[in-house]
Formats: sequence, structure tokens, C-alpha cells
Amino acid sequence: MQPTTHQGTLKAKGFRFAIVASRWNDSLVSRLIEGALDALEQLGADTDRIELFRVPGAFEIPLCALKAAESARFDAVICLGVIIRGQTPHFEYIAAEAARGIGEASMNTGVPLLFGVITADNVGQAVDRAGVKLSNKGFEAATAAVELVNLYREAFK
Ligand code: DLZ
Repeated sequence: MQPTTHQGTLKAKGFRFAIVASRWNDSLVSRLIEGALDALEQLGADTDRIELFRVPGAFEIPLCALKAAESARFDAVICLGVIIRGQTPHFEYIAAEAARGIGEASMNTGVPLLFGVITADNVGQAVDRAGVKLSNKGFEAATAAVELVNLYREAFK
């Protein structure tokens, strides 16, 4: 037996995206932003329908992402940040709050919020996850955003 299967296509044309990116570890976060923009461009997004919001650290991502989602101006919100355990004594609190807040904002608004926040033990691990294409968490989060926007449009109208 084959169930009816719903799967989002990877077409970004016409959709509006917010990217919320923190500034801590900016050299790496910048690579995530580039990865996300790369993915959106490759999937046909319109540049003038993408807005970038910068916040100080990963702890501040959830509220900005919530406001972007609540504004009804975006089909998806892509959240990007880098938290490195070795440099962050309160790593667990920031990482847990970022994950909880982003998830909660998505559930409360019904807007897909994507978790492109790297939580790494050290700089080396973070560098590996902010690389090119599929090893770039920004690229992956943006691709997932496009898939979900299409899935929810197609499956739930
Ligand atoms: C304070 C802090 C530290 C130590 N480390 C990081 C980090 O690795 N990644 C990150 O995104 N933010 C860090 N922050 C900043 C906090 O997220 C937050 O911006 C401040 O505590 C102010 O609320």
C-alpha cells in the first residue's frame, strides 16, 4: 500500500524570507548568511523579498525571529548563529534558550522558523559546519525553509 505522500518542492520564487543572524563569532555567522543567500538564490528567490536582521548574540535570536514571524511579512524565518562551548561558560543556557525560543516562536505563530544555529565544542567544529554548500548550516537551513514553505502551501493550503 502506498500512502498519499506530501513533500515540499524546492522553488523559492515569490516567497518572502527573513534571516535573523547574530553577531557573536561574526566571521563564521557571515559564512552562514552567505550560505543561506546562496541557497535562496539557487532556488529562485527574489532578492527584494529577503530581509536580514542582525542581533547581538544567539540569546537574542528568538525574540527577533518571533517579531519577524508575527509581522506576517515572511513565509519563513531562517535563524543563524554560532555558539562555541570552549569560549562560553554559560554555553548550555544560551544554546538551550536559542533552541527553545526558536521552536516556541514557530509553534506559536505557525510560521516555519529554521534552526541554523551551530552549537560546537570548539572553533574547529564550528568552522566545519560553516563551510561550503551542504556542510554549511546556513545553506541547509535555507533549503529546509524553502521545502517547508512549499510543503505547507501544497498540503494544507
Ligand atoms: C555572552 C556570549 C558568549 C560568552 N558567547 C556567545 C557565543 O558563543 N555565541 C553567541 O551567539 N553569543 C554569545 N554570547 C552573547 C549572548 O548570546 C548574548 O548576546 C548576551 O549574553 C547578551 O544578552
